[in-house]
Amino acid sequence: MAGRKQTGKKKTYRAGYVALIGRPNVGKSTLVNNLVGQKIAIVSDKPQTTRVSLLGIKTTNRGQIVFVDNPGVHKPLHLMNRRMMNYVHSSLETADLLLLMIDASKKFGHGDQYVLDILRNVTRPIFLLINKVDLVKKENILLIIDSYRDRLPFKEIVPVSALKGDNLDRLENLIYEYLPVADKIFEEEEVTDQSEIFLLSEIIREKLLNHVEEELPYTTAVVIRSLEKTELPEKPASGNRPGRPARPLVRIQAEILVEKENHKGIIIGRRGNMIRTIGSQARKEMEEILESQVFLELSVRVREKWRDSEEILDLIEEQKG
Ligand SMILES: Nc1nc2c(ncn2[C@@H]2O[C@H](COP(=O)(O)OP(=O)(O)O)[C@@H](O)[C@H]2O)c(=O)[nH]1
Ligand SMILES: [Mg+2]
Repeated sequence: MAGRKQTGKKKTYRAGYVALIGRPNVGKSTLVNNLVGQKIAIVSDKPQTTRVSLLGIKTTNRGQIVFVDNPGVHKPLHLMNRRMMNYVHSSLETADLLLLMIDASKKFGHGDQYVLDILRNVTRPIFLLINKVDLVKKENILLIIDSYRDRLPFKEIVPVSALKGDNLDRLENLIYEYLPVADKIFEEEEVTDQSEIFLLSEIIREKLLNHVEEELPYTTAVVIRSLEKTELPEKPASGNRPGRPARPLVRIQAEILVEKENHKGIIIGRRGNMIRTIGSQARKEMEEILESQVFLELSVRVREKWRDSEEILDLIEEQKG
């Protein structure tokens, strides 16, 4: 094709979009992180951890797989959730291959039927991924395969453990078979489409999710208010004390949004214990990613009904980049 780079001698290089579809908490983000080999999306044991679609790009000498990690399929009750579902619906139309992921350790329920109904009229090829096989007996997996086989015309059915890495090589091989012969879509060194600021806000939310229960996982958000990269100046040696060289420093001010005044109290915790723990866990991970010292200032703000606020949701989407 005119103006397109030729990759490799033979035209066997493949590239395309592969979208993850499934109920909340089945392990979609865990799979993308494992296959890409680094943290693209935060993971938690609470549902609806992923709120926007994120790309996880895996480039090898065989091709380029662009995973689209989606929010879990659920009935949307707020504007935020409608936007989450819009991501899912748009990838049904744009991806080259769809991976329907289910949790082998959970019984089939209404939520599973809801996902199948959404996929009913899709014309793209669909794989069924039976995840968390590390939690169940072999016989159960066979039963699941039997019960799912006729629900949709799956091209492949692949039992995996996204967490332990079981069968992921086979999955990757099968994915390549269904991708079009094409040149790479992204540069080799690119692994995601999200901005650094967004990843940092998500890291705070991940630590937050580890410490909150009930409705709080659904009703909290994180917004970065400022990020400044500077340098901690060199300290010359004085007397017996050794000096230290200048080193990079990142100052971050972030805000945790909650919907109710009493939720603010819960997140701050007794004598500020909870917010201090969240902040220090987030800071440690940020320091590794940014290879800098990090000063993280966290505050909590009550913003009633932010899940239905265009302004807040736009702000979060803008931060994604
Ligand atoms: N035992 C087990 N747990 C898993 C596996 N994959 C994901 N999980 C866990 O399931 C929970 C939800 O994972 P996450 O990737 O956030 O699910 P998502 O909402 O579908 O993106 C987390 O606690 C993961 O550690 C797996 O293969 N085996
Ligand atoms: Mg997720």
